[in-house]
Order: sequence, then structure tokens, then C-alpha cells
Amino acid sequence: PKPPVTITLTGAGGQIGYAAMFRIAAGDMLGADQPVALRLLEIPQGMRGAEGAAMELADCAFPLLAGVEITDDPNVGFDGASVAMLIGSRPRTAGMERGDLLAANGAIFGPQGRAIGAHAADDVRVIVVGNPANTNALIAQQHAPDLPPERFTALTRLDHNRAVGLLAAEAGVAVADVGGVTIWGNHSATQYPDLSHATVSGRPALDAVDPAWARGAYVDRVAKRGAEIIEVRGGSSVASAANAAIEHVRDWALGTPDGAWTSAAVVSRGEYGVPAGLVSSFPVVSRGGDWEIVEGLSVDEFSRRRIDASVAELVAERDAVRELGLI
Ligand code: NAX
Repeated sequence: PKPPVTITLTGAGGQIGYAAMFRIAAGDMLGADQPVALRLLEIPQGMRGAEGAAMELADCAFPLLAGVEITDDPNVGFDGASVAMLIGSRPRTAGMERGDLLAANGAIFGPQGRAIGAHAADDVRVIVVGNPANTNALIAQQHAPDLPPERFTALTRLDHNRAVGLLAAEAGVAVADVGGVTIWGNHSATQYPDLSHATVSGRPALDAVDPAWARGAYVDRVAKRGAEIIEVRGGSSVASAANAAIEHVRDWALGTPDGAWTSAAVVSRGEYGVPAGLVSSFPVVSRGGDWEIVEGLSVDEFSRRRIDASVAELVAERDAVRELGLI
């Protein structure tokens, strides 16, 4: 058998951590032949939740699960980690100013980035789920200067999957018949789900659905899907978020299917006019264990405006964390 891969989950006592860890231990992320060792990193208040989840993991007797460790020390939590899923964060709550939000997350993602740089495996794959995810990933990356920047990513796969699902429903086809959807920019209300290059059963999506819908109500609905879930379910997206994070890591490690792209927030090298260094969502494929941005797609005027607006928000968040001395 292969040696186990160490996977660190932060916020493991919370909801998304709970929804993710059983599927990871069952082999859904790294494959049915890959043993995994889980590290559950929490803050003191979350330790009991993580301990309870670990007891349930033991009760599943997963053959692939080589061990579970629980800690509230990031230096222990990331030691030897090949995958780091940063789920715990301080999301925005009512009345919270942006400066307070960014400062609270700087206090989490700065030290976690440093601990990853000091202790994780050289080829660690970091995915930030905790909001504001793109800027939290930027903060962590900036605190691990010895690691290649491209080891740090943020989750927009949930937005991508929502966009695929809603397009398939509108066109009346199966999700498997949809391709070429892209999420651009920030995982926030400014994100741009782009159907310019999407296909439905091999035809341009914009021939299969009303283009006015695709650039109006659809964009809004994808961006506000999280709020829609909260309203109907009485709680935020959990299983779908965990699923998206698992798919992001799986595709990153094992590759995307030939001819298909997905969306992920990765460090820009200036592609599509996105300032270098920002963690922004792009169309991506995964080859040889690395994300590659799909280049050369045409960007019309509408798309340009929407991408620029979301990227402007990322620039503002970056400038704010700089001013606060967080990066
Ligand atoms: P929960 O509040 O259920 O769990 C968060 C857990 O993180 C808690 O157990 C808490 O103790 C722990 N935590 C806080 N600070 C920590 C730290 N410094 N180190 C380790 N653990 C820490 O939230 P949950 O529903 O699991 O959501 C987690 C995060 O995902 C939130 O920030 C949320 O906004 C974000 N989301 C991101 C999504 C995305 O697509 N990028 C979608 C879903 C979700 O809203």
C-alpha cells in the first residue's frame, strides 16, 4: 500500500469540516488506494467538536484512515501536511466593518501561513475556504515566502458548481452536458459567472438559453445562491461547500478530465489583466499536479466590465490588508 498522505483541516469542529472529513477518509478526495492521515486543527473552543468528530471517524473504521490527530497548535497541525484545507475563519457578521473583518482574519491566516511555510511538505497544496477566502489565501501566501506562491489557492468551485447546476436546469439538460463555464474574480457578490464560452450539449450555451438571462438574472442568482440557501435551509451551505473543496483538491492532485476546465482562485501572474499576485478566480485545468490558467479566451466588453469590477474589489481588499500591516 502507498504511504499515507497528511491532510490538515482547520475549523474541523465546525460544519464544513464535519461534512468533509468522512468523505476524505472514505477516499473521495485522493482516491480509493490512497491512505490518509488527518490533522484536525481548531481553536480551544472548537476542540470538543473536533474530538467528537474524530470519535465518529473511528466508528466508521475506514480502511484508508491511517490516523487522526487533533490540535490547537498550527505548528503541530501543519507538520508534514501535503494538503491544507483552511476552513476555519472569522466570516463577516452583521455590523462588522471591513477593517475589523480583515484584521481578525489577518490574525488567523498570517500565523497559519507562517506555520505552513515552516512545517508543511514542500509540495503542500493549500486551499482556503474560510471567508473572505481570496484575501485570506493572499495573507497566508504572503507569510510563507519560501513556498512557491502557486501552492496557495482559494475555493470558487462551489460557485462554479452552482453556475453549472443552474445553467443545466435552465437549459433542461443534465449537468454532464454542460461545459466551459467560468467563475472570474472574488468569491463574493461581485463574482462573475461567465457563459460566453459555455456549451450545452456541444452547442454554445448562449444559443440554448436567453442571452439576456445569462448576463442578468443568472449572474445575480449564482452570486447570491449562498443567501438563497440560507433563506430556504435556515443555515449556510455546508455539504455543497465541503464537496466543492474536495473536488478542488482532487482535481488539483489528480488532474482535470481532458478537454474540460473548471474554476479556481489561483495566484495571478497577470493573466487576463488581473494584477499579478492577487488570488483571483480563473478558468483552470490541472496538469501534472499543477493548476494552469486557460489562456487565450476572448473577453467581450460586458465580460471585461464584470471581471474588472470583481478584480477591483480584490485590489481594494489587498490594499486594505497592506495598510493594516497584515501583509
Ligand atoms: P463553522 O462556524 O461551523 O465552523 C468554523 C470552525 O472554525 C469553528 O469550529 C471554529 O472554532 C473554527 N475556527 C475559527 N478560527 C479558527 C482558527 N484560527 N484555527 C482553526 N479553527 C478555527 O463554519 P462553517 O459553516 O464550517 O464555515 C467555515 C467557513 O467557510 C466560513 O468562513 C464560511 O464563510 C466559509 N464558506 C466559504 C465558502 C466558499 O465557497 N469559499 C462557501 C461556504 C462557507 O460559507
